[in-house]
Amino acid sequence: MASFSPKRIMLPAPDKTMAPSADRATNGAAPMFPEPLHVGRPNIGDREQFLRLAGEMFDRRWLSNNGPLVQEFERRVSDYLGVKHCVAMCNGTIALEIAIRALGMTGEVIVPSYTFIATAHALHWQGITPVFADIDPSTHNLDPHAVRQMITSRTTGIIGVHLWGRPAPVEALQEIADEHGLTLLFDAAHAFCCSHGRRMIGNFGRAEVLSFHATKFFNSLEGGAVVTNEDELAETLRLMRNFGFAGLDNVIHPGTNGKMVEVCAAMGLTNFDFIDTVVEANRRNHEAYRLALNGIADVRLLQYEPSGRNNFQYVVLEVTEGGVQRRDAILAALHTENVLARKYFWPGCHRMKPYRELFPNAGVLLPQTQFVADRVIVLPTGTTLPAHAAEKIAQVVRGGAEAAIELPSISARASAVSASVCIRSWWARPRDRASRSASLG
Ligand code: T4K
Repeated sequence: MASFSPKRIMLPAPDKTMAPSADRATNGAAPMFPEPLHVGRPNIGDREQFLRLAGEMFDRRWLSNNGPLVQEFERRVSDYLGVKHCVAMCNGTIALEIAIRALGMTGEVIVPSYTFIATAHALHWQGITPVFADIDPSTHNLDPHAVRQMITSRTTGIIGVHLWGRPAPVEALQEIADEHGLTLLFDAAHAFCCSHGRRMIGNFGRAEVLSFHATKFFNSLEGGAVVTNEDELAETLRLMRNFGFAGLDNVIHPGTNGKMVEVCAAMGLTNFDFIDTVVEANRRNHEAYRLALNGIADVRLLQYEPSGRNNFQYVVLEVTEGGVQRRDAILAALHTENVLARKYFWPGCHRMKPYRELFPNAGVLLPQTQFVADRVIVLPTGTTLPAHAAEKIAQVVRGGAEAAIELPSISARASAVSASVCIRSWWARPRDRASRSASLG
């Protein structure tokens, strides 16, 4: 987790174009970008509008507890997505926890390991075991075949994640859920304003969870929501986010404090009018990266589906040859030039605490997760990306990729193949809870 640090005082960098290696920061030159370029730099709409809404909030002296700004925000989100109910919350993680509990999930729930840690923690925090299923390396989303393999008599649900805003395989997951009587929930933290075909994300499974964190392309400072088309579920979610209160002095349900505050709704409403501008900036940046990265050996830019709506908020680069060493060499070159690219979601939830101790052998069943996690770099985008930054960043990527060219790509590929052979033969065996538990340690 990054923390705030005072601005470094630096001389303006000369307009480097990265051609000669002597001009690289690794060789002592000033960084290409005088100010750090972050992944997840907040997009901020009309400040006057935000200040006006905040001023009205102070005049009303109504700061929280389902105030008028939160109610208007919820209306705008549900109208935008064409979904019946939006229940706004203080952040996406609490929204996940409340949705999981409201849906009655218990025992084991199947999730990808290749996601932000909040997806797994929201289960573990409530005494539910996250069971990690592998992903499809071409989409980075859950592989339905892998999901099927992880079902046991203790499984009560599946949480699909629309990673990078690209829709999870919703139909296949729904089919599995129906077949086995499981609850299907989606973590749509990345997917606000995205669609699957003509249907907006937010309308799949029994409910979907959104995040409006500062680093998301659309933010409400902090914030999240559960959206659903089920009336009764929406009612339960509303009770649960406010301690279970149904009117004064009357608690009718267990609950917690998951409420969105008015100032966050003010930011959300302000940024609503900025969505098209942000998406267009992201789309342009993505296209600039695509053109500039074209022809660089062994790197691939993950594309968005042209058939649906996208928010283009993540620029995801995969280093296809050379494995983790090559990825890290490119990342180091970027950081030296003040491009603070990220290796989301390395190393995968199953290799983080507490899951790496709880399930020490989980990686045996997650070869594609490990393969992808070791290869991804996420690049900065958004409305604050300076003009021509994508082209300059692509040059740094090219330099980093070329510098690391002699890395052991053959052995990396060989280990991926052997892991995948191993997993296929493991899956081919008759399966029950005992065999999987034994294998997961
Ligand atoms: N499910 C999924 C799939 C998610 O991706 C997330 C959150 C959740 C659930 C949970 O939703 P929330 O409870 O967060 O609403 C960031 C975000 O904190 C997190 O919200 C997000 N996913 C995740 C993908 O990214 P970090 O650990 O990378 O955050 P951090 O603090 O390093 O910030 C990223 C960069 O943004 C930094 O380099 C600095 C910059 N930044 C950050 C903030 C907060 C700014 O420039 N200004 C700022 O105000 O997790």
